[in-house]
Amino acid sequence: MTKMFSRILIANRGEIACRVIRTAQKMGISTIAVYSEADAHALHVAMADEAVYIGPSPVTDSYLRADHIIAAALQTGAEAIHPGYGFLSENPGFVDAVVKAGLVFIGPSADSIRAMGLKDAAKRLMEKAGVPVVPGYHGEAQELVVLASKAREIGYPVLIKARAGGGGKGMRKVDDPDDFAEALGSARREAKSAFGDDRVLVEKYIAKPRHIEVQVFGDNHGNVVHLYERDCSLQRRHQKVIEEAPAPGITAEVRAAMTSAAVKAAQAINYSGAGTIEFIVDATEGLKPDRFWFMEMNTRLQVEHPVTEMITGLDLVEWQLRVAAGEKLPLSQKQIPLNGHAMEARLYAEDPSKSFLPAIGTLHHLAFPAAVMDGLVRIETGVRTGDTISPYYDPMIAKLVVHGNDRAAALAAMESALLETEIAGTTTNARFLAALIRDDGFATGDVDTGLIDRNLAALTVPAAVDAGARELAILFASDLLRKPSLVDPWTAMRGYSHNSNLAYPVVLEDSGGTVRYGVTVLGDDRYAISGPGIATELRVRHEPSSWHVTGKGINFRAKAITLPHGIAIISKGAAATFTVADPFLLAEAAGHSGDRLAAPMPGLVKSVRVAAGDTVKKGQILLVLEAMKMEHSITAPHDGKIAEIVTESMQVKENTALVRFEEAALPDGR
Ligand code: MV4
Repeated sequence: MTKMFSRILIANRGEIACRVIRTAQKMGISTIAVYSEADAHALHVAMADEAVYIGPSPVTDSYLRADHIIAAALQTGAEAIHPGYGFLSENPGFVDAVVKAGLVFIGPSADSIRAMGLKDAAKRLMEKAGVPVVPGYHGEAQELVVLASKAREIGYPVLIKARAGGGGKGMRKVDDPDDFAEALGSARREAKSAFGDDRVLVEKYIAKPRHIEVQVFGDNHGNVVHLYERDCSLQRRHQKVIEEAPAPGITAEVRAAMTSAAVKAAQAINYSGAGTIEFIVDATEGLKPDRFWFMEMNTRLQVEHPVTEMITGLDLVEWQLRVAAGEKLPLSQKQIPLNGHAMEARLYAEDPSKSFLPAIGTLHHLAFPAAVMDGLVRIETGVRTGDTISPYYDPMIAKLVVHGNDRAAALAAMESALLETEIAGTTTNARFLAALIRDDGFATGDVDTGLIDRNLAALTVPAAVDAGARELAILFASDLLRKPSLVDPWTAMRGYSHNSNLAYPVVLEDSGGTVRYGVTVLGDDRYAISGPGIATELRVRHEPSSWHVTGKGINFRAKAITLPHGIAIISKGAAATFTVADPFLLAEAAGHSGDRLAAPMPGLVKSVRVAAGDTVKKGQILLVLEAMKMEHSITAPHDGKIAEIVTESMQVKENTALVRFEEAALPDGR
């Protein structure tokens, strides 16, 4: 008889830590979270029964500190460690250290991880086990003449890959034998600097690849089953964007061939726990039972595991815990169901119109679709309203997971889930994801790994601000819009006057400076707005969950959210933010304290170009802030004299004053 754990430590953060904690709680297991400085108030810490601080915010000082994590487990009496994904999850040295400390690693053995760690050795092993491997040379020899002659045997085009591999680093496609030597040299240099290992392998180049992976599960009693496939072909720069199961267009024959190859692969390394066998599939002529090849094995629970849970109705984390505690697999192969179609989209704090630059900021508003309540949409997240997307970790906000009877139903559910998600405070990829869902190729199931790049321009057009968004922001900022039930009749009628056309002033800050508008109340729910580019009459009605603005060329429904310095207008998966310049505060700032420039995001002061006492011209670079791995020049908004300025190599928080001007010049337009 085996005994289930009573206490486990989760060596991870964010949504996956929350996901593991949820299942542990369901099973009556106590949970211990670990956290870095930046995560002191994170959701996973709040959810766990106990939490242990393991170091400063950078991952190398906290979530990658195997020693601190093992000490935390021993100190809190945990019996086992769940690694989640990423961080230490596929580090065989960590597994050894966990076992040596007398703890259980909730995952495969260090030997299994090592067997799959080196891509060439793994491929040789798989070949021996009878698993199809891409035609190519996966041997030890590294001399140019040998590799070049192997390339000729394989047939051009070929792909040179780093044996330490992963993420496309050190990968070179070669079309012509004359270019082989040069491509080999550059692949080697890239591999050397990325992995400290310049050895390569050479493969037949697959022109229209699909990424299809099979979820496998093993136990410590020699049993291995599969839980069907997932299609993860929609990727960008080797990052998965949307995953689904089953794979579009897969036949029973192809599924049987792929899943039995995956089970063989796992058996060849005595695999225990959750694992994924990744195949590359040649999709030039649809899916064929002899056109898929082993790529690599991921020896962990994957980000996209919920897709498999939705079609099987199983809890993969529960299976991991049972297997790690020594139990047999809960179900036999024949008992594992496959129902309907599931899809997952990764919602990120990033700006698709700026080459997917990670965005950071505070999630002033965060609301997920109402369908969550009906169980049609599942949200996996590690953040709440008010939490911050920091520069230290992956900027994923949530995974949206949907299930439908068929692919069309799943697509429809995903589109509405994306459009109903409300986020203010940071830019997100929600509309990009929605555009992808609507893409003709994707909708018909004609997916391959090049789909996103081929349609990138159309998928990432910067969304024009919705007609009516600016108008609603102006009305909201004027403070004339109030939910009537929440205010007394006198306040509700504020500004309503039959015999005057008093205009309430609203000043918004645009990239070009401040812009003044005037709002006049025309009647109960009718207003007129005047200002640069706007002269319009509008009706605004308050509906249960949004404002409805109508007017000439405008029929717009949105939520309006008050931000610290402005207003977010949220509609259909996107938020347009407007910075409100309060005329009184501006006047006060100008009169007393001088005006200041605040850090737009947390970062490091890279260099300071001026000193206190200097006179500066509008547009002059005052300092350079490094944030999100990018340098941002902070420039003077107007002519003036510097009173104070931060010092170099200072770490600043969002909104920290960077510069104060002595005699505040009035901002433009005032
Ligand atoms: C390939 C390939 C074409 N032919 N191998 C990219 C990352 C690495 N894990 C495997 N990758 C590829 N290997 C051969 N022989 C094309 C890719 C590839 C790819 C594979 C899966 C998912 C997305 C991809 C995007 C670009 C290239």
